[in-house]
Amino acid sequence: MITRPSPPQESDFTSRLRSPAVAARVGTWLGVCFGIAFVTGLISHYAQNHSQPIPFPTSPSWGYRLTQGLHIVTGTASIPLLLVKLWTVFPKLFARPPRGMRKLAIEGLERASIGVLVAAAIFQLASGLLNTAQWYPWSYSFRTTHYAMGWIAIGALVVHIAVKLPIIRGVWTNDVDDTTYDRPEATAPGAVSRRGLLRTTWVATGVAVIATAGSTVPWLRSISFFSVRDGEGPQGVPINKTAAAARITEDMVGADYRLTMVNGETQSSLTLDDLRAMTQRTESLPIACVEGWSAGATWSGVRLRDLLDLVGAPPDSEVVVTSLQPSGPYRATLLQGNFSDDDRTLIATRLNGEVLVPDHGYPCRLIAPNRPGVLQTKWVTRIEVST
Ligand SMILES: Nc1nc2c(c(=O)[nH]1)N[C@H]1C(S)=C(S)[C@@H](COP(=O)(O)O)O[C@H]1N2
Ligand SMILES: [Mo]
Repeated sequence: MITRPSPPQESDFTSRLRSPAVAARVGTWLGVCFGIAFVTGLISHYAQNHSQPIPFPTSPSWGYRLTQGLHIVTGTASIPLLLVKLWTVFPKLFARPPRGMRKLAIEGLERASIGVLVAAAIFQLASGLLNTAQWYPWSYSFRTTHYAMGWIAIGALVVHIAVKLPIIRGVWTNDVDDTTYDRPEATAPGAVSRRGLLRTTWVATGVAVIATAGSTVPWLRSISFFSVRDGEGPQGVPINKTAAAARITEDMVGADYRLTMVNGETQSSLTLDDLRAMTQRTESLPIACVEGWSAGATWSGVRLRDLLDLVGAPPDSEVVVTSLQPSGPYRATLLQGNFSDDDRTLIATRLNGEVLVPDHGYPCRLIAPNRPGVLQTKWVTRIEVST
């Protein structure tokens, strides 16, 4: 005789740990993390938009470093929280559909919204995690997709919170061992107490936070053994893309190198020595990579505005800064007028007191305040007024 394994039923899950008392507590913190990740994600997306009806501010210079650091930290913290949350509510997946068309329709809708939420949440955390590891095993644009999915996740989350609000409220006003909202069959003691499970969850989340925060918070670095960047790199700053990877050759940065400013018909070309002969400025500005690491540094070079003055660029000019790099999505960047006019925006030739090493952008690179690292173009050769 053949016995077919039957799928599990909701009543097969008897652990007292799989309770709304646990799920709502973990879920609340998960909701907080998703909320912060969503808002900081919008900020990061906007900062990279070409069209900015409201200009992204240049101050405080550490603003993007903070918001993107929060984005990565809350995203990482969400991973253990989501795993515990899904584990506690897992039996619901096998719940029998209710009887009656009306109930069936309502529950069907709610389940569909949870399906969307879970799928979007897993997608966001997985794609974000791979992105921080600089692994792009997909062919679509990370930013566009992560952004679109962010809206889907937050929309489904709002619906989910609205539906569950009475339970969430009830859970938080009761003791964690209260059984008011438990499924009737969830009566077997678990391997640990509910308090123990929650404590373990908070600790796991804390470890995840510390492990990633090290790539932005210097004093955490030594204990951040999981973080992708350890904050090490030549001249005290990690390297995102090396000169070799960007296919920058020695010829390109040799005696023939020129930095060319263009404003319509007006052009001005400088050698590296010309650049060094101009008034030099020094600014403390962070590099804050979208992938989560950041580092403060001291940069010296020529104010971008002084270079624009050479070709008579009017105030508030939008400017395209182009790299020697032959190809790749980050070889050029658009600077909005408030960035090109800001006194702290430099075409830097020195980093932390030394001539830039090739990997940090020798002969010169853009560094501007409160700007995603991805827009701080290295190996700059052309600066062109576009409006
Ligand atoms: N030309 C060019 N500039 C670039 C990049 C690039 O790929 N090509 N990467 C950017 C990214 S993603 C970051 S985070 C910063 C990092 O600068 P660093 O490598 O000097 O730390 O450089 C930016 N400038
Ligand atoms: Mo970056």
